[in-house]
Amino acid sequence: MLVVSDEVRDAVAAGRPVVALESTIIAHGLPRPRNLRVALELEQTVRDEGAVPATIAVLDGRPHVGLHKAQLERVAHEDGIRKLSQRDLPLAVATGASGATTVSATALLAARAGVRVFATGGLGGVHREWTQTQDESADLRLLARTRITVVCAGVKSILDVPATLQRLETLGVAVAGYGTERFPGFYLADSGEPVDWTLRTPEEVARVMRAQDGLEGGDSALIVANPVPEEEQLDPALHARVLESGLRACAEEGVSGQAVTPFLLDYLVRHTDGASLEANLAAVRGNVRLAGRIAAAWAAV
Ligand code: PSU
Ligand code: MN
Repeated sequence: MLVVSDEVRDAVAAGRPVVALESTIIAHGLPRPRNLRVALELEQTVRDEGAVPATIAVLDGRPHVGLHKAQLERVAHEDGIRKLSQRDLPLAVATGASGATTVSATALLAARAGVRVFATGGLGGVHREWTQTQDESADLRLLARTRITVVCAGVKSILDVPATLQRLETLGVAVAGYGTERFPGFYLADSGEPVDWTLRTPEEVARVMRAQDGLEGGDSALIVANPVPEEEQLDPALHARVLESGLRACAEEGVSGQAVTPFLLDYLVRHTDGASLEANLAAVRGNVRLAGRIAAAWAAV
């Protein structure tokens, strides 16, 4: 059922480095038309690190691992591209729908295709007000049962970060800061929370991956939390101010479910004059570059 591109299939078979990329950030996380340019740029960044990019999405009911340019264009520009998390996959396949995949759906499909390293912006997690809404991203549970290494700038700062870290601990998902003792805050270099482990080189990350396999301790993921460079982060005071009004607008307008994350990301872009977009992109770029290096180190193991 999975359509794996020839390039990705050959690289996986030969044990060459491959990096999975998600498509929700392209379709629903970034404004058009810049989203297509970013999608192409991210694929090129993976190539510059000597790895093969595998962008993942569902087109006309077929899950694709590795997209051609025309397919990437559809994800970026086609109206009605849905947002698909893991639970939506069978529904999209059976009904012939097209959609961008979130972290949960991307990680699942990447693992099925034999791709071990995955880059994104920020993970989903436990939302603020979660005691009332029960809104917790499917990303967390999927990562608890999928052997994949996710390079991200932490979890989105629109979330309840301490509660999300707690859930990751409960679920048994390994978390390490990359070159930092602080858990990154997506738009911000530091979420205010510490991490228990710090890794400093791609080779060290690859050794952790090998230890995961050697221990056979359940198929959980490894989260490599890579901060946005401080000089490219969003101004923390601006972030705090706009996020607060964004959360209020979200509640007032009754936004719920899958729409919450895209609503808040878009609100931040509009109310920071695009500064949040630049910080988001800087984080994603850094993550994709690091994922390419980790994939190369992993291929060398
Ligand atoms: N990172 C970004 N932008 C995004 C996302 C992540 O920089 O748009 C997406 C991811 O696909 C993630 C999803 O899985 O947001 C989480 O959505 P939800 O909270 O509805 O599970
Ligand atoms: Mn949600």
